[in-house]
Amino acid sequence: MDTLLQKAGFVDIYDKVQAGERLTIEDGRRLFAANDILALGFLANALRERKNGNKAYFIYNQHINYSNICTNLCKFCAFGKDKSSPQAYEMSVDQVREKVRERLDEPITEIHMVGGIHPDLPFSYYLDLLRAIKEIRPEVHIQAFTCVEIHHLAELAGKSVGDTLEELKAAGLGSIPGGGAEVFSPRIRKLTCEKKLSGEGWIEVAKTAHHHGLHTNATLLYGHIETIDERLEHLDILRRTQDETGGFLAYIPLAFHPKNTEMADHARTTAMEDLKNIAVARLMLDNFPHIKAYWVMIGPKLAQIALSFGADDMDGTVKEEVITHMAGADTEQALGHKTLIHLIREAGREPVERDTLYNVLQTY
Ligand code: V47
Repeated sequence: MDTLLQKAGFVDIYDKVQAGERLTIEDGRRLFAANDILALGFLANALRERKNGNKAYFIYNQHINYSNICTNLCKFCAFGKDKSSPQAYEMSVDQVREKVRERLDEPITEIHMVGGIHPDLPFSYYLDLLRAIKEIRPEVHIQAFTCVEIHHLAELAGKSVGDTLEELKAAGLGSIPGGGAEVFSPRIRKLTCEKKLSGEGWIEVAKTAHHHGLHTNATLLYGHIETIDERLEHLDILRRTQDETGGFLAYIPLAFHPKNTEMADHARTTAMEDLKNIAVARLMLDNFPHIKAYWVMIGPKLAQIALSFGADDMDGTVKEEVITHMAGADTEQALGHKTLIHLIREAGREPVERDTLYNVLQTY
């Protein structure tokens, strides 16, 4: 171990990790610059095991994307479509009901539901969606609407974000997924998603949700035009927000998929880049309980390896992923829970089925 860390020049960082000391942005730069992926993994794994032992979590979940109609039309996104596009769709509340009914025989504990920023669906539609799901599956946890959508819903409702969240909660909202964060840097937002809610706006919504007792996740969309410093600044903002509220559950680095986007000339991220983003996140986000290796984006095999590079969660069965697949993902659109358990076991970890809030449902 000593030689590994000495060769990589990481002894001081290891000492900090062992002492529970916070890493600096400069430490983060050194970690991202490292090509010794084993040394980086060793550091991240030390913290991962301190926080989560040998457990690797997964969830039985279903994704529902109620509409892809979006007024933001971000350059990195292949999912969002203008209302006039032949590929645009929106589900009626009855169609969403049908989606939920189709899987009633499966032990799904979470429904993950996001869509675009729709120009004219009323606030009542979103409340009806939540109520309809709860009517059919009262026990399910609904993790829905990114911070960007919540901000839009507050505008539709003509209410504060806090009051809007209270209404959504009363209708069945359980927590908020981590999408829409992209890269907080104003430079990146201007170049890739100018119309989208700002990074500050995203953080404000997340903080408000935390103050209203709703947990949220956080993401970073990496592997396009962002610099290492912009990634680290993003992580630092999340870390400081978590210090304040403690409301984030998990961080999920999202690997950019260029196909069918306006940024299609970019290469796909490599395994090296994917593992680095997981490992550095684990080390920098010392106050985040969980780091997810989202198998949809990086593939089940790399997600399995990521369980030794800082990640402690593989997300879930997913069932019908659309957003990444529109952008050229070649992974499955769903994985069986048996496959997830097998991947986790073969990684030498203990498979733990969790609910959205990381309560243990079953260990294998
Ligand atoms: O908000 C859009 C990103 C997000 C692309 O909270 C893209 O547990 C890659 O946030 N290539 C949606 N990414 C997915 C998401 C998510 C997924 C799984 C779990 C959780 C969670 C959150 O996907 C969007 C956007 O940031 N995205 N286009 C693309 N071409």
